[in-house]
Amino acid sequence: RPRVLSGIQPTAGSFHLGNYLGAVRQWVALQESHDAFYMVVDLHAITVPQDPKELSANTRLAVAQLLAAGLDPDRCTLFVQSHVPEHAQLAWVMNCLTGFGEASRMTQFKDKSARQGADRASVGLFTYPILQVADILLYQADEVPVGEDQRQHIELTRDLAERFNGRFGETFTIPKPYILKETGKIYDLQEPSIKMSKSASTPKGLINLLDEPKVSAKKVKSAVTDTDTVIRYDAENKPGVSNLLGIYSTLTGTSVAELERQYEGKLYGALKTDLAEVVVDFVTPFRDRTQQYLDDPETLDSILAKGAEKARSVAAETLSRTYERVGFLPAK
Ligand code: AQP
Repeated sequence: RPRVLSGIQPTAGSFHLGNYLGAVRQWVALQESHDAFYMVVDLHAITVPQDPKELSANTRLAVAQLLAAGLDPDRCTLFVQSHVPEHAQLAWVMNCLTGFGEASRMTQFKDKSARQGADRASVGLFTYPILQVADILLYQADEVPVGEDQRQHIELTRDLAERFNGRFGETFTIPKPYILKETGKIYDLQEPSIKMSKSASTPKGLINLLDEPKVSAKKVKSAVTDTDTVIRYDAENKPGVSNLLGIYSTLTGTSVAELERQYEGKLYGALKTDLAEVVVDFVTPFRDRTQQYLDDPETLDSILAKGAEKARSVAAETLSRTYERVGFLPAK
């Protein structure tokens, strides 16, 4: 079976609809066909200031949400990044292989550091794409299911893997991004030209899966559309409506073409009211399941212990091969 690897940050508490549709939903599907490794990336979370108590609580919450979304620990390896020390160890090697200019071109860093004020951004935030390179290469992943915003980091991963292999001999699998066209970028409900994001979106533009369902319904009903009245998919000229159609289509399994037929001659209000109901029907059981997993911390801990053990066995093998190739004297 080909291997997939992906991660999600525990930073915000609740996952948002973009995280779910862009990434986590694919993780659930891929565990059936792939040897799947999924992790909560707490090392990435500390690239911006964190409250220690909140970080550990949010890490548990992220695991509970992944299980609620449908990850099955018997079908995939689910773990917390800091439980596998090899991530930080391989990241150092990759840091030393990356050009400063090359790292400076990462647009995510530019966006995020601009939001924080360039002087206040940490060196960790600057090098986090390189930690991500290590995350992926450690597991010899064939594919990486992520949202469109991560494409550049997968490109960097491919470049560094090829550079290492070229310099030191075949060591790493060259991974491919796994990004779905329909859901690779879910847009902000108020500003459909930017991605839905925990840090850039306003509260009204962002659907948090763990919010009160009626709060999310209200946000859908007040989503920005356009002055035209036709319900038609046209990402360029009708980004708001197209975003709603994309979300609707993915959550219900109805094609966009079919939705266009269903809503022919109807007003935007009808589409929004129905989509609000679809969202409520999705988040209500999701919230309940998340709470059930949170209420059972022993089960959660044992899933993570098993996941870390399995992840470590793969990661340790890749790291020791890498160290050997680099020329580090083996410890006796
Ligand atoms: N709007 C989105 N559409 C599609 N996919 C998205 N992802 C995030 N936003 C969208 C994908 O979700 C996965 C996990 O992302 P993350 O751990 O990087 O989460 P994040 O960075 O906390 O999410 P945000 O909202 O993007 O935060 P900001 O912008 O504040 O950093 C990834 O696969 C990502 O592509």
